[in-house]
Amino acid sequence: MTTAETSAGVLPAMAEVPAAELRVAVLGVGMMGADHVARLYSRISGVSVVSVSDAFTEKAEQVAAAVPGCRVVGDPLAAIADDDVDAVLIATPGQYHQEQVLACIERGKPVLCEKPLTMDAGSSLALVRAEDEYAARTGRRLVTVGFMRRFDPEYAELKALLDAGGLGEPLLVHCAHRNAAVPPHFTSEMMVSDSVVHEVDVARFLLDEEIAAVTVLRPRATRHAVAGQSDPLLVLFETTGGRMVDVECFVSTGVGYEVRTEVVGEDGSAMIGLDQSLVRQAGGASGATRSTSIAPDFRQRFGRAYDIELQRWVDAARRGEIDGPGAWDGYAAQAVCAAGVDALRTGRRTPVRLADREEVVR
Ligand code: ISE
Repeated sequence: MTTAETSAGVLPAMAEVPAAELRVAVLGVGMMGADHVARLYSRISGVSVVSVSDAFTEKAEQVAAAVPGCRVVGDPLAAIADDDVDAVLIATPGQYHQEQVLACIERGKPVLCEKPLTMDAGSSLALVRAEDEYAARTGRRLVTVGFMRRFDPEYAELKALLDAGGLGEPLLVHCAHRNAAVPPHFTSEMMVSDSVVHEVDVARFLLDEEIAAVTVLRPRATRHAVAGQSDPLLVLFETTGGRMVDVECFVSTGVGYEVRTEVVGEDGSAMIGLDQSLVRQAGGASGATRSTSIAPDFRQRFGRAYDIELQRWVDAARRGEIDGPGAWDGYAAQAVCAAGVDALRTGRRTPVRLADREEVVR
């Protein structure tokens, strides 16, 4: 691999695009990473998972054992550096992302990083800049952030409708984001940074503009809330174009995984997320009923989105491109979530401090 000096250090010039299968290392094989490994192996074409790495070696060995030719590498940075690895999928805990994504950029390797891109807006912006320097030299971008909802067929249809002007000017977006339950360590801050972050990306994606301010309200808490936490929350985004997006985030409903988004425009409205699969009608002692099922968690609700996301990531990486939300989207989401956490703590409307995109990304 050829290298060249840049202000960011020694970076490879144009990493070769593999003619054959994309050889991928998966870092972090907890619930999400293990799911990605199984999906890459069984459903995605043009790719092979050649290594996995995880702080829990036993778990890594168990995941690797199910994929022929996959080995366990103890040090994630060694897995990234490996000459037999063309691209990297990062599903480690968020505090490791900054170092690992930067190592991918330094090696010229395409990377799909699960959210968050990093733990704060400043370090995410540093990655935007590092990738930007790489792109200025090579003409290629490397970083994709795992906001999978953009690949969900329903969200894609809603976006196409908006882009075609089917609702006229969009004015309002109403969102509901409900989880049946969360682990006991899940705080109200995490509801903003871990859950509402998806609506941050959805709002930016659908409306094609940035979020300028965030307000968070704490309605009466459910008795099922983790002790001391505010659940549900109501979050309001104001966009740079004066549109408003409200989000109900409720993470201990005891029901299922419910994600709905409705866009209200000048010429009509459209909603997705009604979970309209099989509708069953039945008789009974207390009268006839009509019922359908609700996905238990995000892996079922967004299973198709993950398939499409991974296939498009693999296809793009083999062409030397990226195809999906990039480093800037990861950074913008972090900046909005930081404002959201401040708004939660202070109870005040909080402006989002975002760098000037034109100055940062050329
Ligand atoms: C989780 O991290 C996710 O990304 C899910 O989509 C979200 O619904 C959940 O609240 C988060 O904890």
